Amino acid sequence: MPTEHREPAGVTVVIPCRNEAEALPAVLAALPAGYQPIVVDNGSTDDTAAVATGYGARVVTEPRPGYGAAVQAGIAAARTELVAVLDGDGSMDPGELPRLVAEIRAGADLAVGRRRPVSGGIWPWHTRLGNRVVARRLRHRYGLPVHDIGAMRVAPRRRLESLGRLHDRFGYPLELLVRAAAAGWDVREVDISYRARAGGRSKVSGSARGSLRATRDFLAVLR
Ligand SMILES: Nc1nc2c(ncn2[C@@H]2O[C@H](COP(=O)(O)OP(=O)(O)OP(=O)(O)O)[C@@H](O)[C@H]2O)c(=O)[nH]1
Ligand SMILES: [Mg+2]
Repeated sequence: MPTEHREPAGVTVVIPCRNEAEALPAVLAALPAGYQPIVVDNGSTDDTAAVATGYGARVVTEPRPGYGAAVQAGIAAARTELVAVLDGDGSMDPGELPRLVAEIRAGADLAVGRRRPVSGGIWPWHTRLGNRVVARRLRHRYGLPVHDIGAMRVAPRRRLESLGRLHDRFGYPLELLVRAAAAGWDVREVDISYRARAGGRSKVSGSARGSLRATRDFLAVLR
């Protein structure tokens, strides 16, 4: 697309956050030089927004609840050629983003991380099993080369926008992959390290309620 050449080069890092004031400082401090953070605050009742501003991030507020709503608000606010998305809980290392960006520069349309736990006991077995089942479906039914649901990802901003509105809650990462497959995108998976969250509380895998919600959203996309 010729318009891509006129956009500011660089990478915007969208960080969806609900109550991540404890974990966010280390995430922002670990961003590679030149990567510009947008923290999307979505219903936080802690100091997430103030902490983000204090560490130099731009803050976007999204009133609609949900992970997907937050991510899409961040993408809409980004102006750079590339957009990365990662969690604000310290479980992923922003220092690994350049390896995903390199895949895009080498021609991929979407680069996703395959989470590799750095030690035992980080990833509850039920979440891991669920992810494995979902990833198998993505490989077999959609022909995607993935073993995880792409929780950390990089893509050209225009590509993401071309897909239109996607799922507002936890179905977002999966719907993105399914739509990318349908559109014939070159999707590549890269190993990334996965750690325990650095502080704060889990919204998904750490509780039965969160896991059930995520499963419901996953099934809605993979129906
Ligand atoms: N903006 C926004 N962010 C959310 C919402 N729910 C979760 N998040 C963020 O999405 C990311 C992933 O959520 P987590 O709670 O870490 O989910 P998880 O990785 O399954 O759970 P952990 O085991 O605790 O890491 C975090 O950065 C959350 O703050 C939401 O409704 N809105
Ligand atoms: Mg997490």
